[in-house]
Amino acid sequence: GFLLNVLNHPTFRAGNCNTGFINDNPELLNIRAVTNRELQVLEFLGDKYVNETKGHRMDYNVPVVPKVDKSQIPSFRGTKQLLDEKGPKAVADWALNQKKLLLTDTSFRDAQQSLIATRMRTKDLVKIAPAMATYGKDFFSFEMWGGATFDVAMRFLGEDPWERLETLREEIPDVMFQMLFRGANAVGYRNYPDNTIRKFIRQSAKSGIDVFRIFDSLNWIKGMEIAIDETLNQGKIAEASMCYTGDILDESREKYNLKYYVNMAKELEKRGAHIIAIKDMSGLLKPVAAEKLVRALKNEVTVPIHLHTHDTSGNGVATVLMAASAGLDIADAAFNSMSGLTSQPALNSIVAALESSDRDTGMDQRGLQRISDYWIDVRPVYSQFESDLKSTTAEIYRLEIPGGQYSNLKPQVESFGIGHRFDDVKDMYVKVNQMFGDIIKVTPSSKVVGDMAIFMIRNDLTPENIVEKGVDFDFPDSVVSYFEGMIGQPEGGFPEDLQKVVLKGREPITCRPGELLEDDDYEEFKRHIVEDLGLEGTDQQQLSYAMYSKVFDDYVKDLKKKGNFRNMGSDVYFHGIALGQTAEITLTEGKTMVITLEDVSAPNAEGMRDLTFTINGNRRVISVKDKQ
Ligand code: 3PY
Ligand code: ZN
Repeated sequence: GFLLNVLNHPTFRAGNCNTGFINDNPELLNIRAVTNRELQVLEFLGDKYVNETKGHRMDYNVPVVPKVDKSQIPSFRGTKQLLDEKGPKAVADWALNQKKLLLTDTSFRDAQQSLIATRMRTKDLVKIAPAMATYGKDFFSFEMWGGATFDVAMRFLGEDPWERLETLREEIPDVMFQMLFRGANAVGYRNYPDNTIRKFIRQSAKSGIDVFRIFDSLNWIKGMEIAIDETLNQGKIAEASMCYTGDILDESREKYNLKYYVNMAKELEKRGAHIIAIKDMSGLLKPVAAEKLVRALKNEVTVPIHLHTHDTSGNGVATVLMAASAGLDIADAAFNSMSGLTSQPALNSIVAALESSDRDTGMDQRGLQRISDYWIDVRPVYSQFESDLKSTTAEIYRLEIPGGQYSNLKPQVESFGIGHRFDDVKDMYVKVNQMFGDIIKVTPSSKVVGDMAIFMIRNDLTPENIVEKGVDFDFPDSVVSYFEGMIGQPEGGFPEDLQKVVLKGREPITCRPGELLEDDDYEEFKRHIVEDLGLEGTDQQQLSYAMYSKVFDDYVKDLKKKGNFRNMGSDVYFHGIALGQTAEITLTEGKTMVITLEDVSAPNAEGMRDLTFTINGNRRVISVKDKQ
């Protein structure tokens, strides 16, 4: 788009200008140059209107932010101070000595990752942060970073994930921050070199992460070694995870039985884990199984047990409560308005259920309710990212699909034009898992199974004909990489015939991929960032580039070209403004733009529409290409 003034207006240029024209278009004589920033905002709003919302826009309630006067609250010391002053072992011992059930809220990370495709903007997190710091002061930790948030911040929100972490750290000084770390895959989908894993953990610790929940997508402990070691080096809490799959109650399934998990927990403890997490990413841990598993672990290991589950089946709260009665130390949950379905079980309900019991959390229920109320008003702004899942499903026990993948699978299947075969894809997911030898399915191994299932449906392949017909096909990249051993070694090994068909003569590796990958060259990353992108080249920028080089480059270039809208309210950021609507937009503190969209013209022969705005009392017209 460009700015119209009297000299470049088509009517004037066509020589049709008379005084009447000027009288009818007084804004064209308004020649105070709009600032580049103002122009960026108008172009953002113009493009949003013309090419996204097309003028359709709902009204959104302004979320009520619970007022907290920090000075009125007696100063307190939370888990963060305990860790900083006494170290990770002291935190673990403290947790073991609590009678109450300790809680981690996941609203900032897994809940929003599972419910609204990770699109929650920092602005909306920061607004509720003071209430979290006060009403939430008794939490064990807040899971607020890692998983998919790193990628999505840059890719879809134009945000710097590091800035989110550091901003929230300032707002919430007393409760530990927790992140989800995918072992050798860090916050990505492939194995990274060891120096990158170490550098990432070092910087995350420096920027504010206290608890590193580390997992391997195949429960391959070797894949977690470097991450655990570096977390220990940093004096932070290494929470090593066992990803839960199958059903320990079903005696016909011998691979992932109680003994398997107890052995794994013992091994993780031996390697220095301060806490053991049961990471039930698909919500498969049934209430009775949770009781059995937690009881066994409490007998066999000496470190605290932290349970993470998803409510896909609707049994999530029951699972947490039964685990609590078996002696669970810490549970994940999400504020009620951010809970349920593929998200975590309902936090406020758990707190209420335990009141007056021997696991009473002692938390401020009124205060927690106000935080939940806040999310009620925030969620509608993100409704376009919600899945169309309306109810819980017991089918998840058969499908074994992780929360985030389950809510995302339908759109993914539709994007291949086979939406009508969604049920077949789900069934194939189960078959592929068996074909692969029954593996742990969580990012990125879950993506391998999902990609393979879609691939088989699209190409009329079946478990019966895959070895024979597969020779004629190139398999999806993720599947090839899996069978090469590049995301680790599955329990029980790879099915050899299938591996041969997929690899077509290439040799798989059996060692840790990090042993083969060359170290990332941070001198070169820095050079690129400074010289090609014109930034400082900080350690944080180097790591963002190391994780997602193309995403980072695009994010930086877009920011330069289109502007930084991080401080724009989310209703305007996602939905723009409607014709006749006025919005107050403050991108830099103290500089509020009052903007009204006055008029939108029909497209001209070139498909350009003129949008007339007033911005702080001045009329401005911009032309926007209607891409339709
Ligand atoms: C992630 O890796 O992002 C997950 O949430 C896995 O459960
Ligand atoms: Zn999860």
